[in-house]
Amino acid sequence: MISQSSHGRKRPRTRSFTRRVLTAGLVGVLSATGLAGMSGSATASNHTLAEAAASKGLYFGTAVAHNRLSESDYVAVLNREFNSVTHENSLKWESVQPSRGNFTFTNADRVVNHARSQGMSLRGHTLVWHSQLPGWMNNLSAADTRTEMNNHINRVMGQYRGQIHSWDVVNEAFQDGNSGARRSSPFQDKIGNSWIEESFRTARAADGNAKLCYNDYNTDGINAKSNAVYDMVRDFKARGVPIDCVGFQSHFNPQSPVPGNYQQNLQRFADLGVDVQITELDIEGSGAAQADNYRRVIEACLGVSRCTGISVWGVTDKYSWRSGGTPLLFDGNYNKKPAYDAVLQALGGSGGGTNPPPGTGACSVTYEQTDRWGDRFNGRVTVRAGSSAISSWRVNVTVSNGQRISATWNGSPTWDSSGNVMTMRPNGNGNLSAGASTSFGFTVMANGNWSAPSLGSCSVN
Ligand code: G2I
Repeated sequence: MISQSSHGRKRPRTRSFTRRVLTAGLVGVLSATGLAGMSGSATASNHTLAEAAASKGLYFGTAVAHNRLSESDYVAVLNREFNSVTHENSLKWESVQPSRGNFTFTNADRVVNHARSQGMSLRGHTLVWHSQLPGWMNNLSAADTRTEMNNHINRVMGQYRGQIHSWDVVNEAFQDGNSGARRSSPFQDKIGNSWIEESFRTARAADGNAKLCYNDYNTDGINAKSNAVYDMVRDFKARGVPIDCVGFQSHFNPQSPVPGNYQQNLQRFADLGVDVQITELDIEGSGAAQADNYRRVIEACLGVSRCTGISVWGVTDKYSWRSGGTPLLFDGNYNKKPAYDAVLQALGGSGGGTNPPPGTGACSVTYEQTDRWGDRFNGRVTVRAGSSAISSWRVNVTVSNGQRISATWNGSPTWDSSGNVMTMRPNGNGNLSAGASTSFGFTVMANGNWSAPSLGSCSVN
């Protein structure tokens, strides 16, 4: 039973839906490790973030950018370590309704479909937010702003009804600083204070099973801004306005460190009768100091029985919104950082400390599409040596039936009899020092089939 933690803490759940979602997530994790089908009494392994978190009754998620899903290393780490996903940008208003009344879910669907195919649960980010709004929202009358706000909630939640366990219904509605006031936005300025509760009421009607969250940053400790949110949540609970959870983004850096009263703050919200979730965790820094801060965050969540899950804001430092601050758990080469080991350990997991590159072995490969024309596309495969130097490598690239590789560069290809499988070897000796990489490229004639080629694992001769 993963709705109760391994150390016997009751995790109150107001809706059975959460348990189903988490169970589905765990099944996904177990299938990936070959443990699916074992009896309920079997001990799940706890060698990944998702497994260790699940053993404590938590999900462990990450923000995902739809355009990274074609990179094999990214996907390998995502699938191995996480069992919940948040769209980094592709579910935001400007992405799904760029012009009035025209909804487009192509990019959002890529993330949803990937998550579902892996048995991962989904957080919905976000419905009503002042930022990343399309320009047309700025020029509406008060009445139209209100109509569009409700329409957007209905349409987007309706699209994914039953597939998203928690929605950030309203994001970042309060000002920074000491005022405790609400931030200026088309919603606040035109509709007035009632827009937040109206959003939550609309959301409840749109998907009665999703948990409805208010999400914000700089509300992680006890301060004027979190006090203002606290007062709003208390008021909502007192008046029966539907709200189920509060998200604490938890973007930390030296200027905004993990607050000393972080757990106390989570607890006071939980005591209002809402779940709390850590929704966008990242902590700038490196080494032991960063690891220590991550451990404090995990321990705070574990210390609050209504803290139901943790999501970090990205898989790898290289794609972080503040990559210069290297705030995540995997470095730009997908190596586990000390912060990873600290998180795994805090979750009671084991197996940190080793850093096999994704795919393990002496070398690893990633694929990117680099160009596309009306009839063909170019792909690039990057080959990277693992923790030791290598003197040669080979990798299979398989295209779909109907596709044909018409040109290659920076490598020496051979082909199988079907013509679909190309084995690429280096031009020359293929020497790569530890961690170094090289790339080769090729053109695929699509013949109407635009699927990405599949990569075999990288091997050394
Ligand atoms: O700013 C960090 C997060 C704070 N909380 C709400 C989150 O939704 C927010 O996420 C970030 C994304 O990580 C960034 O990727 O939101 C930013 C926008 O406010 C995102 O940045 C935008 C850039 O501003 C755009 O120029 C860019 O086109 O990302 C877009 C897509 O890469």
